[in-house]
Amino acid sequence: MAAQKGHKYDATSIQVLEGLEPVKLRPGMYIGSTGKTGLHHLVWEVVDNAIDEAMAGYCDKIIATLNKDGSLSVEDNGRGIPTGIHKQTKKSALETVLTTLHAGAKFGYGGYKVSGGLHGVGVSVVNALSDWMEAEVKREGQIFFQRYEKGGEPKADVKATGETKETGTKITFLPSAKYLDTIEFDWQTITDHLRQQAYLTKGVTIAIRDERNYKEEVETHPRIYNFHFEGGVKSYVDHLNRGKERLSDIVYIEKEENGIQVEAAIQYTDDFNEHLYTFANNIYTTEGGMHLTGFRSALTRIINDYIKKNDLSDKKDKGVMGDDVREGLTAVISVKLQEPQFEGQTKAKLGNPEVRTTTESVVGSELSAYFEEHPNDGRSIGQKSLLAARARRAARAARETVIRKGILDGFALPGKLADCSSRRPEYSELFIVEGDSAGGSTKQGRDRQTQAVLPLRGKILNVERTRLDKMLENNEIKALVMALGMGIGEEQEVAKVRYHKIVIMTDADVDGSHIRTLLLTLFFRHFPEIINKGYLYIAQPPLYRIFLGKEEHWIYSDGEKNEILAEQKDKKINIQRYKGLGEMNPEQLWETTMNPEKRTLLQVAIEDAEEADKIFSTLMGDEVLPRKRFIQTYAKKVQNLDK
Ligand code: 0RA
Repeated sequence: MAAQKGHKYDATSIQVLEGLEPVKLRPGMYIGSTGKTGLHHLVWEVVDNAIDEAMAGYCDKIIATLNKDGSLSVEDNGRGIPTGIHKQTKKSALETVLTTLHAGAKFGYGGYKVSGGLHGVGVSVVNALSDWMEAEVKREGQIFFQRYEKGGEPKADVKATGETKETGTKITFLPSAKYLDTIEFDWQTITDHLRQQAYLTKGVTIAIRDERNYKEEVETHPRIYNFHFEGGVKSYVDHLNRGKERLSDIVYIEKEENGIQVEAAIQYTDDFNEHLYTFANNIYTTEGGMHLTGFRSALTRIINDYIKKNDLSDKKDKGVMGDDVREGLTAVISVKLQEPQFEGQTKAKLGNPEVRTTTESVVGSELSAYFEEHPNDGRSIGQKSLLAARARRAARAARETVIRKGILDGFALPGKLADCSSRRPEYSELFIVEGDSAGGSTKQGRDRQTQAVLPLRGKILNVERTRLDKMLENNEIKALVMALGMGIGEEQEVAKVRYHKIVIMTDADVDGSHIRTLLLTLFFRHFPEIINKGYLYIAQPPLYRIFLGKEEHWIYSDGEKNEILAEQKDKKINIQRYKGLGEMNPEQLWETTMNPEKRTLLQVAIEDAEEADKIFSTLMGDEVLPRKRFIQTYAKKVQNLDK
């Protein structure tokens, strides 16, 4: 444990005091946003404090409860926040922590607090943004209680309300609609986060219960989860790889060096993709950073060493590179350190340089020891990487010779593309259309200035289980890559993409949604930057045209149709169902689906990369599972986006 124990914390350590006004004036500054994410930041803040107590070794159970009245409680069995009176402030330590900005650090959290960083704003921020908060502390044989209202005003001094042999802290708060756009906690968001925290804090039990809609007549117990993972990140990797063909055991590494705790779990599967999650002080570092860099160089070095030492390669092989050892890798890396520096656009990149060398050294020595003891695993992993290296060279050759260098960069455009005349990506849209006949109508109906059309013939290749060299033999994929103009694979630059709206337009039937899924997989795996930039959309063609007497209505969902039919009982009704884009003439296609003034586009967003990754692997991988439903999850509705 990097944490320092034995430090004496008491009520006298508090020094600088600052009220909660700044938080109320600018909530977004403290919790990132006043929307759903901000609301949940409040929860993470309170949970973090309990997890800190657990990481310091004083607590092994945390219970989060979504209460019936809309408030949320987090209870731990730690030492309890001190309740003694501080000499200067004449207030209890508890009250000081809950009503003073940044009191936490001054108070002594700084001594052992290794969580925090992104959140870590202090629980007083939560109090400031709550209609009310209650604290119950069990400590020194007693139960203490204090209530705060109107964003942090104590109703009375902290007072002892009873006796107990237990210790711990329970914080309950009702977020305030005065400061937040939404105050409804999301069960899924909270369970996902707490499950992840449980993986990262091994041995601790984190329970969560939802009592909001619990009615005894209907259900026997409220929604409840108990997370407890003895294996830490090893359990996490095991969970990520469930249902997959595993090529090795899970390599588990846990070691402290230079005051930095490194915990990592590594396993290879027959998957072509990489599934890698990195954390610093329990915070998900989506932008990577020094721990990731150190891990990668150790992995490449050790696998290369093993290949050489054991003569695994053929004459033609030239060793493996970083990209090659990523294929089929599932890994979780969690580091804990005293003063993490979070950098990058979203403050989700670990900047401490010392973490790179430490992670490289720990992972390097532990992994090479593992390979010595498990030669079978060493061989499978070495061979898998060699195979990936050969495929990478083949793909490069395909790019350079088969398709000729330059072509994929947009110097040549595919014959099937009806391009727009605009050369400015900001104003250019590409409609990817299913089938040649719909392609014809789309080409005629479009605005030639700004809208390009690429018809695809039939089903495109499923790229989930295909290496790049094979992908580039496929004509539909080649045409799309050329139309996008940003390259693919090793040499790719999203800045070069030729359209800032790329619209998938498929029929509203099973085949259509399959094609859409195949395209989404292609973008998710090979053009993730297009999705991250918000360039990918799904068109919404109408399902019906309804005539009510002389009035014409375009209907986009069955719900909408039923509504209209229920309202209009007497008028003469004529319903026409559109099974495919090909059934609409060019004018209709323009009016209903392409006209920026009237259309609805769904913007594709990836809210949860881990979840999306899992869904693509299960839906598009070898296993045959339903492929239809998931799109709703990743496409959020944007009405008349252009207005
Ligand atoms: C600092 C000192 C002590 C307890 C805590 C912090 C503490 C804070 C929270 C927040 C949620 N749960 C918590 N549990 C403990 C007490 C140190 C001592 O008893 O010597």
